[in-house]
This record gives sequence, structure tokens and C-alpha cells, in this order.
Amino acid sequence: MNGAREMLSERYANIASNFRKLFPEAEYFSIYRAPGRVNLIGEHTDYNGLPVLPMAIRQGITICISPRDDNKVVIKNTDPSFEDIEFEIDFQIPPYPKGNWGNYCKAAFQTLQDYLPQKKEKKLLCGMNALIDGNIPAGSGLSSSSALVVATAVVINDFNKLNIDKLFLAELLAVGERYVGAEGGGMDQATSLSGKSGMVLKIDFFPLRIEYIPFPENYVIVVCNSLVEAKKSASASLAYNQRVVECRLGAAMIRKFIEDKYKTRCDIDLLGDLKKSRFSYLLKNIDNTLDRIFPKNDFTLTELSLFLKMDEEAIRERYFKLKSGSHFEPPSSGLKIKSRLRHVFTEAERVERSKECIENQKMDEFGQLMYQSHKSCAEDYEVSCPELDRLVEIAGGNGAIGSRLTGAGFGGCTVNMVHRQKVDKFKKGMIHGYYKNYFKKEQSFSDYIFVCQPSNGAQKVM
Ligand code: NG1
Repeated sequence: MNGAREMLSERYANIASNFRKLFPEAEYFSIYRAPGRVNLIGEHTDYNGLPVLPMAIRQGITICISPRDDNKVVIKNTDPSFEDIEFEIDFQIPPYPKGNWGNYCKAAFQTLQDYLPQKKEKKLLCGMNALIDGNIPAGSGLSSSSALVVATAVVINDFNKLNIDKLFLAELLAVGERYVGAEGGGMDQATSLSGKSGMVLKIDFFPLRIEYIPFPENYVIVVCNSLVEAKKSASASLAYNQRVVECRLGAAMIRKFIEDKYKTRCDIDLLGDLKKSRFSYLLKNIDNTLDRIFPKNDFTLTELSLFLKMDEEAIRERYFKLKSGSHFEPPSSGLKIKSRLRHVFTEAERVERSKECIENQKMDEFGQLMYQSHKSCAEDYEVSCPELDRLVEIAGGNGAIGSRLTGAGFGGCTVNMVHRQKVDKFKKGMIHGYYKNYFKKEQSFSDYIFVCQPSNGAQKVM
């Protein structure tokens, strides 16, 4: 514990000294940190208004910052592969080309600039000079991007005296991060803002609610990086948005089914709304319900139009529009709606059961739910890849009581629940079974396989 603290203070001392060199004119500065997260279970449920079970981790984004008198933002990164960014704050801040890391900072500025009129303020936010230092591997599914958005937003909130509380800020940023292009849910921002040392978070959405569950003492979470980068800015973002659109359409089809069958109006916009509605009993036997509603799995736009009794243009306008302004283009083979819904509804149920298991120390049962979740992510939601499947398989043979992909998928990391006393053996087994195939020479694997601790959320540290 003390070792970890010392390492942190060393990081803060380093970033402070680099900041002084890069911005010698700054009279004073502050340091903030926002953590990444791992999600223990509840994948692709958040944007459907269904719960998740993540925890904030020690790895995160540190930002050293000094306010400016004008509206200019200058941000540098301690990692030279991220180019310096410079922009003027305006009422509409145009994004950089797709893939530029600066868009995550711009997303925070745009979100809070948009929020000012709610406070009856017409001014522009104040500018800043900042240096960013991150230690979450990009594309690992541990939410480095949201940690960057959150770190920037927390700084803006403080320096502009906006006094936005954490839960509301998380709600604003969940939508605000869509500026970057993926139609994400709210799990990452809420976890990075509200994480607590030693605690797993059970998060419910719309409205955002957080419960804290003590992490079981005898177990640890070991993260294994598949070494496959899941870049949200590229094809994974397309695949992610496709899942979001499939779920939106699935909810519309359930609504249509209920309205036609029971001759009553029903307000189901998100899949999670079914759980809150008087038709929630339909979730009891989900396979049967899905068989009744969906005559098949894949639907082309023409078939959707027939089912929903809406013309194709209206479907495009209502369901394919993305927050970034662009439109989702469906594949000609159609959208896979039924299997996506089976994943989402069964996953939400697994989250509820997992919470009870952790509270009652039924860890073996929780581990089984993790394995089931991975299978459902791989087969029904199709967000896994051969490398993640392999990691999960090897983990099972090396003593993990549970293992699954974490985050959006398409690469990134797995989370593994391992008994504290078996961690060394587990790591050795994973290195031998997986990493040795990628790295021929002897080396340390601590960047790819590591234990993570449930940590506090974003805060000012200096
Ligand atoms: P990551 O792994 O950080 O890309 C994404 C979404 C989450 C959630 C998960 C899947 C963003 C910022 N994050 O996480 O909201 O939907 O996928 O469970 O879009």
C-alpha cells in the first residue's frame, strides 16, 4: 500500500517538474487524477439502461494544469507519440479528424460549454495549459479515453467554479463523450468519477444510481491484455455503434409487438424500459418471449420496415442517427437483433445475481456467471475475438474462478477473478500459455498481466 503511494507521489513529482519545464510562465498549477476502470460483469448493458458492475482502478490519467486568462487550450502529453494540441474554446468546438486523442479533451470542453446556458451563463469557459500523463494502455478496454474526458472535465468544473456534482457530471459526460463518435453508455464516466477504494460499484442508469459493494478480501482481479488493440476510433467503433442501433431497433420491435398484441400504448425506448414496465413478466422466460416476438434473427431494412410499419427513411432518421451527426449504414446482410437482445437481457440478469453473490461471498457462483457472460458476449453479441477467447480458456485451466472480456471487446483485456493465494501460479500459467507465444525472449510481462485494486474516483491530488 505504502509502496503504491510512493509510486504515485513520484508520478506527481515527475509530472510537476515536466510541467514547469514546458510551461515556465505558469505562476501556479494543480494536479488532478482520474482512474480507468475494469468492468466485472454487465457488458453492453449500460446504453440499454441496464446495470453494470465495474470498479475504478489505480491506473489512470494524471493532469497537471494551470488556468489561462484567455480562451486558448494548450495540452501536451508526456508520451511523445501523442502530438501537442492547441485550440480556442468557442460555443461550437470543431473536432479534430477522427482518431486524434485531443478529441477526448475537446469532448469535455464542448459538454461543459453546452451546459453553461442551463446556469444562465453566456460566457466562454476559461482556457488552460495542461500536461497529461497516462498509464492505462490505449485500446485495452480499461477506459483510458473516458478517464481523459473525466480528468479534463473535473478540471474545467473546478477552474470555472461550475459546482456540478459527480453524478450529474457523469450523466453529462456519458452523452458528451459521443462527440468522439461512439454511441457509448455511461458506465466509464460514472466509474471514473465515483469509484471508491475497496469497492465494486453497482450502477443503474436513467437516472444514474450507484451502490457500493465491498470487494471480497480473499480475491483479486487480474487483468490480462490480449495484445489486440481495440481502437474505438476505427472499425471497432463501427461495430460498437451497430450493436447500439440493433438494440434500439430491438426495443422498437418489442414495443410494436406489445402494442399490436395487447392493443395498448407502451413506452419502451430502451431495452431497460421493459424491466420497468408492466410487461416486465415477459423477461421471466426470455427465450420464449424472444421466440414469440422475433420470427428470425437477422432483419434487413426492408424487413424492419414491414415489422415496424414505418417507411425505410423514417427508420433511418429515427434509429440510425448518431450523436456525432453521422448516420449508421446497416450491412446488406441485415442486423442481428434477436441474439443481441438475448445477450443484453441475460447479461442484466447476471449482473443482479452477481451483486448478490459478491455480497454473500458466493464467489464460485460469481465466477461461473463471469464465464457465462463471456460466452454470451462471444456468441450472441459477437464482441470477442480469438485472442480473448483463448485467454479465457487458459485462465480456466490456471485457477481463475471466473474470466471474461472487459469493456467494449473486439480486443483489449480480460478480467480474471483469482484467489489471493493463487495469483503467482495463475500469472505463471498465463505467461506460459499465452504471452510466451508472442514474446520469444525473456522479459517482464507486468505491463500485460497485472493485479488491479478497486480505487477512488477522480480527484484533485495537489
Ligand atoms: P470501453 O471499453 O471503455 O470502450 C465501452 C463504452 C461503455 C460500455 C462498454 C461495453 C464508451 C466511452 N464506453 O467501453 O459505456 O458500453 O463499452 O460494456 O463508449
